[in-house]
Amino acid sequence: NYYKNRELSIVLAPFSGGQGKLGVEKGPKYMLKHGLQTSIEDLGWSTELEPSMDEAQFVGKLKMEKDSTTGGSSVMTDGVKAKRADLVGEATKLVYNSVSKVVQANRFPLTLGGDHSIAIGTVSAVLDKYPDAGLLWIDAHADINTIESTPSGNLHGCPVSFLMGLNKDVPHCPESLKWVPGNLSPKKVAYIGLRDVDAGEKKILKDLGIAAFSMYHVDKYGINAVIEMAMKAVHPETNGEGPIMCSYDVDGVDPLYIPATGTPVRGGLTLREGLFLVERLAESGDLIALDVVECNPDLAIHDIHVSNTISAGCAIARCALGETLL
Ligand code: HAR
Ligand code: MN
Ligand code: MN
Ligand code: MN
Repeated sequence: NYYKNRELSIVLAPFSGGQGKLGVEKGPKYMLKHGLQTSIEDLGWSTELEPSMDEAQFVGKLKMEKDSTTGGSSVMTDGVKAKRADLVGEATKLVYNSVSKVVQANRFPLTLGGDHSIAIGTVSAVLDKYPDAGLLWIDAHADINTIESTPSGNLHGCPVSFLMGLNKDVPHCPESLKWVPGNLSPKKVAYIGLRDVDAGEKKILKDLGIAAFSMYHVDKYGINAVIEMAMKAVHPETNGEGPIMCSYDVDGVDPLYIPATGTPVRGGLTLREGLFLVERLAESGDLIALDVVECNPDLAIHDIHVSNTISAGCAIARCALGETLL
């Protein structure tokens, strides 16, 4: 059991530059206001807050880029397709520094996003400490576009390609992201919840033989069998046992339950399926780190959508930390 000392740091990653919709940087603040820290302490964890970056500073930079018609990296010149790569590089490095500090002190990093680009920082830091860790990516999307294949230029659709080093030989790889080690093995990743995967991403998944369980597989086999298969996929020699990090994009869950998110896709996991996944990880005792990303309270069209989204995001974190284990 990797977290028997039950010491945890809540890493705040209020960054929205990996996509175009402001508001996702408010996720951490809303989840804390919902009482997340106390409820985790009630589960027997000692907790600390670990702010990784200055939220206002990044929002200011983003607004400056939006107002500017000439400067800034959002202007795609000379074939560079990635938007705001300078900001994403800077923010993810800050997240990397914070999560590194946490894992090196043998604490459990619970990172609250922010958009999913922040996982470039979290996963890189976790892999430094646990090189054989498996990565479970819960998401409607595969987030494995390269800077060549990205249809949108939004880097929250690309973190896995950076983690695997797939942009290293690409001529326009942004300088700002060259710090990323990029040593994640495709054999160590499994997806659950996919239902909106770009053609270029499908080719990458296939070519690299990555374990990908879509909603089709969840319906066909059931969520329990799918998580067992995913755990075995990332730790084949030990029948599914070994350290696992979970990067949880809340849009993996159906927008009926989690509506306030930037790119909702219908036909997703039920809330119970979404919670079962992390309950199973808690039960395994092998969970070493968790991200909860893409809660955007500003995208709710009604107040109830804010509380549904934030309470579900908090429930994901609590269930991963053992709340529902008896
Ligand atoms: N695949 C699309 C792109 O690359 C959209 C993916 C981004 N949306 C997310 N990521 N929320 O999980 O632009
Ligand atoms: Mn060029
Ligand atoms: Mn997603
Ligand atoms: Mn995602």
